[in-house]
Amino acid sequence: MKLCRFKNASGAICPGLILEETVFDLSDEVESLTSLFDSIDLHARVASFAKRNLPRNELGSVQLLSPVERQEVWAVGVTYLRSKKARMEESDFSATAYDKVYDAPRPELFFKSLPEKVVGPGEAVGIRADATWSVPEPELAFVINSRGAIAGFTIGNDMSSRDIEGENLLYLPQAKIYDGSCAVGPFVKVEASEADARTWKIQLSINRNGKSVFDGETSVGQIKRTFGELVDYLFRCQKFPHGAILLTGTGIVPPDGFTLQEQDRIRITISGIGALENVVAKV
Ligand code: DO4
Ligand code: MG
Repeated sequence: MKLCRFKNASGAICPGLILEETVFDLSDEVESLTSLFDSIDLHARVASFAKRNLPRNELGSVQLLSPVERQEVWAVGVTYLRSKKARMEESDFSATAYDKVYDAPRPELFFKSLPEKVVGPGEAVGIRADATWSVPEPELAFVINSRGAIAGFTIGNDMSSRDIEGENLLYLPQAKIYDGSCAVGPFVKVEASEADARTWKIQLSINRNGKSVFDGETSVGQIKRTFGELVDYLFRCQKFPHGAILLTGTGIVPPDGFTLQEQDRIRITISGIGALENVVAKV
């Protein structure tokens, strides 16, 4: 089953449960998606909603939004061998940092976005006007509740400026955090285990003027670290009263000559979850 947030016909923002092509409106059942993620009996509650006669809409008739409410968004880096290789190639003097972090017990964790800056499905993701090499990073994202438990899985795009990161690793926040640099959503898959998620395929396709300019694929199973390890490090010495979203790293890297352009359309698909689509704008 999947959860979402959507705008109804009157413009109200509602939490929703998706069953096949129907969105059930959970506005009268839960205060917010975040409070639902915090429930001890999340799966039983979701299953009970599915049996009730709740107000409903056709999936195609509603505007889906990002499921991020008040959660900070964080990201892990260099969790796939492909990412480690690409970073080592793009940077001259920082290469060993990537090599070391791939094998170190402590993962690379970085802050990615305030919740209010997250871009939803169909909205514009950004490429920096002062960058020359911009790429999307399609990533499985954990929806983690305030107790540090993974409540569900969604799709994240960790938009990045590779030339800025490659010039100097200390520029990482500028390469990673700017307007439109983080897209998340629209679906949150609940009731899936780590073993289930590790069978999922991640696909990235980029379209320019109606033509495909890049297609790539990887598998969640290639993430080097366990999910528990990633969450454990994020929650070390830090509380998240509203929970957190954690993007889990990229395993798809377009070739070195490729950079995004304005109006490119990015589609990220994760087989167990669905698709996240955005158009590119310069910021
Ligand atoms: O080390 C820099 C960022 C890496 C990253 O975002 C990724 O591997 O997905
Ligand atoms: Mg990334």
